[in-house]
Amino acid sequence: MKAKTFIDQIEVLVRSGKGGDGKMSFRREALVEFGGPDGGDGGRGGDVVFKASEHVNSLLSLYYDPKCFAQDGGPGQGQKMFGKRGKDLVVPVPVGTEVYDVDTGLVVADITEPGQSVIVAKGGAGGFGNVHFKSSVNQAPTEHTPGGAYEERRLRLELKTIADAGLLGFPNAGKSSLLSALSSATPKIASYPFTTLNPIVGTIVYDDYAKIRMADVPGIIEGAAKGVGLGLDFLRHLERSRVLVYVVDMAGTDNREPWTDYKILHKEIDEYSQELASRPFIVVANKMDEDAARENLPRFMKETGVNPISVSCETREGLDGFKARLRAVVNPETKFHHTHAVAPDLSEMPDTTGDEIPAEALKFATFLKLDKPKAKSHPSRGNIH
Ligand SMILES: Nc1nc2c(ncn2[C@@H]2O[C@H](COP(=O)(O)OP(=O)(O)OP(=O)(O)O)[C@@H](O)[C@H]2O)c(=O)[nH]1
Ligand SMILES: [Mg+2]
Repeated sequence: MKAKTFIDQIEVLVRSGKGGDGKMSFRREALVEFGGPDGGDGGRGGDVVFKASEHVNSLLSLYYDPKCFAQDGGPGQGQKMFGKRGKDLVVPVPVGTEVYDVDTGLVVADITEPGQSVIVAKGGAGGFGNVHFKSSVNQAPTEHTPGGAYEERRLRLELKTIADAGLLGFPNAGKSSLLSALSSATPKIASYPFTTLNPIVGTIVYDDYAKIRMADVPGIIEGAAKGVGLGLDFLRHLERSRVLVYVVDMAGTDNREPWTDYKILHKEIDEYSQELASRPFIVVANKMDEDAARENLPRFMKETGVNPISVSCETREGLDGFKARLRAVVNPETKFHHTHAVAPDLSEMPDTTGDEIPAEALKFATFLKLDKPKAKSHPSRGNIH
């Protein structure tokens, strides 16, 4: 059997650490006249924490180790020594993981930001040692409390890839070809169906450093909503996409009819989720380098009423048009800094004498970061005040 390399749904058992018990003890020492209670508190149990990491892209490690147990807190000791705090168990999960409680079915967490961490099982509190109960009326308490119980839950984790746009199409339509032509992702491309078995995300970068993340998922075929082919399970990975990109093989390779393909795709998505079907979408006619594609295009437009963006991943024709259209729909943030919407008119700049710079002239000095506070001096840098 081929080893699994990608897991996007898994059930795990999480258990936090139990709190350490408080200690009951008295100081007894030769030549020490007044002893008294000296039992320390127990340590707190460790938490189980899910932390979003950009370096993991699947729930695979949890597949091999689905039990997440944090460490128990240590018991309190004599001589007022407190128990050791149980270590937290930090489990790295991919960005885009949704966590559900299996028993209640409720959402526990939706992990969408890199670095975001969520405590899914809280460690038990440490118990109190008898030193805690000493008072003016009870100088020798024997009371001490046990540590707090651990928390145990069964959780279901679902990975939903986070991307701005999601590619949808029949096997061999050229979804992976489109992703690899526009981003530096390297999905496998081949002329047999279901080349892509797991979702792959690529980033399209524009000239002004605006970025759009696009997800390539396995192809869908008629009946997919009922589980035919790879089914629609992986469509979960498109649920967070703002825009759907339908990729149609306009050349109708293998005697397919592009207009029928498009209608089937729409129907399958409709059956999967009305909400997903109602999102903004772009239709791409691929393989336009082939004669058959150019012949099919007018009929496609007539049958479906859609005017697709014609591209060829092979010759790269039309890709810029697609990129521009995608940008208009997704509207990504630009990383380009406009310090001045309009360039300043330098003829207005007042003359300077050389002794001092007039405040009026300073506004032209855009290279000076005037509003940035000066770094504080620090004794370690050798500044002596
Ligand atoms: N002529 C021509 N062939 C193309 C074009 N784009 C993709 N192909 C070919 O179409 C075949 C399928 O391409 P893929 O990108 O693997 O298709 P896919 O939609 O990702 O397929 P699955 O992963 O199986 O769903 C490959 O043999 C590509 O070389 C194109 O613009 N023109
Ligand atoms: Mg593919």
